[in-house]
Amino acid sequence: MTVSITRLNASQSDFDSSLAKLLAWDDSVDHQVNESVRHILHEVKTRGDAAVLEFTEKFDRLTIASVAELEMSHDRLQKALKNIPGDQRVALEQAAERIRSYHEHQSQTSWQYQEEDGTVLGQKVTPLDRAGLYVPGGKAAYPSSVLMNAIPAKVAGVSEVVMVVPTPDGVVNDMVLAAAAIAGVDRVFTVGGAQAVAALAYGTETIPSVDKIVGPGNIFVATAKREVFGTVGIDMIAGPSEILVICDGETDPDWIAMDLFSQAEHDEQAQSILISPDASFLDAVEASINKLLPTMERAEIIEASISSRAALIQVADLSEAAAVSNRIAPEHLELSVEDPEALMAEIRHAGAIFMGRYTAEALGDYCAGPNHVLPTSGTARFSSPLGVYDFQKRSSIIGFSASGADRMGRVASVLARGEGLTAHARSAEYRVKK
Ligand code: HSO
Ligand code: ZN
Repeated sequence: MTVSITRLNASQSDFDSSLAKLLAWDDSVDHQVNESVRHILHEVKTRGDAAVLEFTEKFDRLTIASVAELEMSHDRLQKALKNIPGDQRVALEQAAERIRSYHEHQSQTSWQYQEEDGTVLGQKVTPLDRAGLYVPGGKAAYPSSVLMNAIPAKVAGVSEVVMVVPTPDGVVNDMVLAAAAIAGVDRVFTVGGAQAVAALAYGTETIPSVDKIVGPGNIFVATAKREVFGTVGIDMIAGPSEILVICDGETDPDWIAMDLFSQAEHDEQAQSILISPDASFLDAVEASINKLLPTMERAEIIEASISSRAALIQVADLSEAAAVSNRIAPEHLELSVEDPEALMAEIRHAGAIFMGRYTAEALGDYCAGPNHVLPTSGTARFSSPLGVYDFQKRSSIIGFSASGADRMGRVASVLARGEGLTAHARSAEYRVKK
């Protein structure tokens, strides 16, 4: 059995429309999901803990007497750290250390400057008071994502990180709890779905409301995050994972096939694209894909993803590869070429850029240090990886001296009278020298 993979050539006259078709994915709004999410949000907002308990019983089949029972104590988190295999603990700690030190480089500082007349202008950076971290349950429960979301929040100076994670039938993932302990998550509640998002947004008797909710989730969670945006901040609504590899044809085709699989195995809608000027290399990678696919544990997901959304694209040269990649604005971009620095100079839109043949994207997912929460579906055109700056905000600082108030008061007065706002004008004029 061979997988059929879309083959494109940038020189074809219909390349633009073929590329557009390749990039389209089904993100249609489901009205039934919207309805039920709105209901859940309303119930939790108006009835708090009681509604959280009801929905947790209904969706996760957990019958408990109070939401307090859903909180994992610090002892429980420490127990999880002891329960997991030693190599997992060491790997989580090593990853956490690297993620922390990378994100420390992102720290923003407050600044001020003084004008000649003594007027002071500046910007003050403050962390959010509380951040909420949604962690999906079941198969998609990624301990690495706990680190990637919680550590930047802590580096930013957020005082309280509150994590929610569904535990269907009461099954708790110890590696997720261990990651929470290592990342310094302050409180953990085993609540999931739209009810967890609602609890974080509005607060209940037991679960504190937060200022921003981050983290991936299923369609119910994504819809709930969209709905509560405005009451709280949110990070982004992530689409399926993507990888784009640009290769000069000199890397082992098995390496490239496996790099493509690494994102394809996330989900049937994940997208893996290889661009190369070397047509015989595209053939070689296609052969590797077919050779390696039967050896994969998640072969079914990978096959669905590769056959519906992957592509092998032939270009004239590496510059054209960069141009096509910029149009796609991929979440992950591997530059598997001899001189990645030179090619990087031509890259304008990508969530994360992986330099050279030895840099497997998978390392970025776990332990390189940079964040693995990245803009998907072309949004790298205008947005950035999750970072410390997502957990901080800025206040403007304005301090006029008497002479500054005199000088600028005259300007404000003219503009205010132009807008017909005389209270504004007179407020400024009081401080203008007679
Ligand atoms: N590649 C995913 C993150 C992840 N990979 C978590 C493995 N675990 C984000 O696109
Ligand atoms: Zn991944």
